[in-house]
Amino acid sequence: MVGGLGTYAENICPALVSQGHDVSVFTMNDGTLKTRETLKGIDVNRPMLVDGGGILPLCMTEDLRRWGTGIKFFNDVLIYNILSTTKFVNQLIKKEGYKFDIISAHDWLSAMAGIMAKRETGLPFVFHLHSTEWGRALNGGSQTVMHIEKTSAEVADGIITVSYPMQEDLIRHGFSSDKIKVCWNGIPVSKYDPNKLLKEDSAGLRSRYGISSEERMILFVGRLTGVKGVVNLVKAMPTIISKHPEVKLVILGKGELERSISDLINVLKIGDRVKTRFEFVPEKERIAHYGACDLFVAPSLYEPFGIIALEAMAMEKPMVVGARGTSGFRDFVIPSGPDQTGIHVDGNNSADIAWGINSLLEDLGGAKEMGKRGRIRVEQYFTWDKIAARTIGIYEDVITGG
Ligand code: NHF
Repeated sequence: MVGGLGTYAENICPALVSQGHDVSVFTMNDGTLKTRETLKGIDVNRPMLVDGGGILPLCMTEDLRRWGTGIKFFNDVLIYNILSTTKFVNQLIKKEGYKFDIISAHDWLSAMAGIMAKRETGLPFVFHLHSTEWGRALNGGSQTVMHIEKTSAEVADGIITVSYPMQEDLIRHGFSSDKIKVCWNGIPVSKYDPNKLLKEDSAGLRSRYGISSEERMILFVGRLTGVKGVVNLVKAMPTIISKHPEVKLVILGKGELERSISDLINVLKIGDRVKTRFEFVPEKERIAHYGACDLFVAPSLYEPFGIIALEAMAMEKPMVVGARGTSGFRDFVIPSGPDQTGIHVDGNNSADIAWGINSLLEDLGGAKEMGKRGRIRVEQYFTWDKIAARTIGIYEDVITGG
């Protein structure tokens, strides 16, 4: 599990199974996992990879050469796609007699398997786009990966993406608008339930970070990478602290920016107000963090959907979210009016982030109400059962050509 895509897979598969469907999953093997097992009624396949590191450079383009040591990852993805398709076609279908109705592949990571599996079997193929290369790299990125994304979208019979801003962005980049359907992500609402949280756990967590009950805890959870806007959040802190000295920010997550964040905190001399924990904590502990905080902030510069914010919203937290550019937050964080659940800011602009956080801190009663409305919204639209049912509806349309 390294992020939203894993959370999606972990939740959608059981939801599909509970609605009476059979699901076979192909996923990567880190070398320690079983190559096949049944988990929660799901047929899980993890072909064991071989190291093709020495082979790939022989036939590589300039673009891939620029990946440097990252080429090991590209190599693993390629081999995983080939092995998965081989096992799917030769073992599951030809040998074991499985009869599939549809193939789905998710992001460029499994797009090549989707293309090959469709060509081999003639089955309908839906390509799910949870993010794009140009978005993740903020308009840079690898030509090879973009080519894989585009080709997969062309070969696919249907495309599902995770938010309306993503749909617009794909169309803007020349993806066929008739093929694209939006299906949001969901939340296991009974697990993310503020009423199930023990007060001692929240209090314990706050005291771990040295946050008293009079102080306000702001929480950031996520990968510590450029697009998540976390550096701009740290830069916003002096302005926030000058108006609200009772504030402490907790940054929870891992990533390549750990060092820069620590350095910035030192330079700004705000170490007593910003607590970092560079870990990927288990889900139970993440839920306790949501429960313990007063407000949640996700100032992303690019966010196709943003499951993490939905998790915090299910835990009744008011939100400050980056909503400029391609941001799925716009689909579920309501920024004004009687249904307001949070505030939209420009994640590129520290002053705007500070403004958003300060506005919530100035009216904590109002912010609490936003949190409550957020939970209601999650229950109404974002349960995995609803998301699975919509996914199946789209798959059925693709199968019947409707
Ligand atoms: O929530 C699952 C996740 C999204 O915004 C997230 C992302 C990758 O960037 O759909 O996929």
